[in-house]
Amino acid sequence: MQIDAIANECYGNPECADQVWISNNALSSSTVYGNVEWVSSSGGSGGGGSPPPPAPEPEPEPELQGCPRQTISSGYFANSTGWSVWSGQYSRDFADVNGDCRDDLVGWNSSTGDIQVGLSGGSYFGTSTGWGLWSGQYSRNFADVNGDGKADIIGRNSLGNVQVGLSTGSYFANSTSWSSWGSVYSMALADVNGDGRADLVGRDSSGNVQVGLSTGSSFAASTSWSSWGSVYSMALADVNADGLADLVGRNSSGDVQVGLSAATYFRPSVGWSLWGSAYSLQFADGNGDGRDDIVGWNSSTGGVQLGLSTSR
Ligand SMILES: [Ca+2]
Ligand SMILES: [Ca+2]
Ligand SMILES: [Ca+2]
Ligand SMILES: [Ca+2]
Repeated sequence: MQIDAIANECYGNPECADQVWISNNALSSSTVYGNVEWVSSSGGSGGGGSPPPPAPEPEPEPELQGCPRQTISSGYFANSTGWSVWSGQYSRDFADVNGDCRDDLVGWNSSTGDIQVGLSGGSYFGTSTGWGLWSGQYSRNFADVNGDGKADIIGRNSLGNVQVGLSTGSYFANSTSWSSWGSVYSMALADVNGDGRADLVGRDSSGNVQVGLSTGSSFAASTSWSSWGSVYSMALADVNADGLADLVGRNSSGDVQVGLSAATYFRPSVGWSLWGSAYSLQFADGNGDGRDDIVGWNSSTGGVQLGLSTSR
């Protein structure tokens, strides 16, 4: 019955409050469901009497998380082309500071503290503009800590105070204190619990891995998530594309270990690869499927090798 559809649509919907649905047929009973008074009818087979079952929760539309992905099954890095001229006075970092899914070129001048950004135009970096000042007392990391899609600037001073300058899309706002992260722990930023906000992750000399989750306006007090022995390097990358950044590292014999994030802790590490020590390793999504891969560079040959993540 059409009336069922209307009532189902209105079930629990405050916009339908106080409405009564009446069919053309004789009334037999009425029941209040949420905000809707359901008046059943004798229409349809079997006559009236029973109100419809509560409408099931609608299936949530699959949300497009982050930037669009495309998978390239095989490939290579094309020959390099000129994208910009960049003064040697400025450092070079890459982060999407204006939220258009293209990483931009971000530089910092150590003598003036001036931050310059060259926005990516897709095939070039645009003329740089000033985005603010950043004190040399603070380190510089770039990550989206408030989940608006725009990478922010984060730094820690020698006392452990962590400052954040949120990106407005055209400059970094004045920085504010988000945490005290001591100097006992290393400091990295990655979204380990999948809420879209990058969190603080660090390890002390005995291998204890601590996480301070971002609340969107501060980093919560840190808690222990794992033990990651110091014989392994430690980096954060989402190798299985579930939106949770994982621990990855290598020891001196080339054994690559992965500790997958379970959103509240890192699972025990397992071997994922062997990668000779002639290569330095970084982690980045080389084929666009959302899984971070190993990008290795051999300093004696100049060769760049990609080890694609095959995780399902
Ligand atoms: Ca961008
Ligand atoms: Ca942001
Ligand atoms: Ca997070
Ligand atoms: Ca993951």
